[in-house]
Amino acid sequence: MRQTVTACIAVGANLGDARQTVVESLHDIGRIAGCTVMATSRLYRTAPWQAQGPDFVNAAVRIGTHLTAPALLEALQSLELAAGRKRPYLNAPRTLDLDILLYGAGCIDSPKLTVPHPRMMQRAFVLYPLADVLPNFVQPQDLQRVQDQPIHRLD
Ligand code: PH2
Ligand code: MG
Ligand code: MG
Repeated sequence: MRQTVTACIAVGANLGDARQTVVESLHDIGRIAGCTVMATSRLYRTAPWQAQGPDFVNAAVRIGTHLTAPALLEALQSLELAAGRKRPYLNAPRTLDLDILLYGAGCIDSPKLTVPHPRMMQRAFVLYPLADVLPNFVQPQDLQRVQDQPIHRLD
C-alpha cells in the first residue's frame, strides 16, 4: 500500500446553509476511501476576502491519506459538485469550496493544482483554521500579518 501522507484542506462556503454544509463536508471528507480525518478545526465566520457575497463559514481539516494529490483533488471536487457548487465567475459565492493547502512536504505546480496553496499565508480565513489543526505550522507573526481581516469563531 502507498505510504500515508498528511494533508490539510481548507473548507469554505457562503451560499445556502453554509454552516451546515461545512460541518457535513468535514464528515464527508472522512468517508473518502483512503482518507482518515486526524483533526478538524473550529468553525469561523469570515468577511469575503477579494470576493463578493455574504460572509463565509470557514474551517480546515487535517487528514492522513493514501491518495495521490490529483486523486484527492478529484475526490474533493466530487464533494463540491454534490453540494451544488457552480462556478459562474472567479471567486463567485459558493455552496462549498475544498482546497488542498498542504500535501505532506510536497510542492506541486500543475495546471489543476498548486500546493502549497499559493495564497494561503495571506488569508486569515485559512490561517486561523489551519492553526487549529496544524499548530506548529502557523507562527504568531503569520496571524499578526492578517489581523486586519475580520474573522470570528462560531463555536
Ligand atoms: N475563498 C475565496 C476568496 N475569498 N473569503 C473568505 N472569507 N472565505 C473564503 O473561503 C474565500 C474568500 C476563494 O476560494
Ligand atoms: Mg478557495
Ligand atoms: Mg477551490
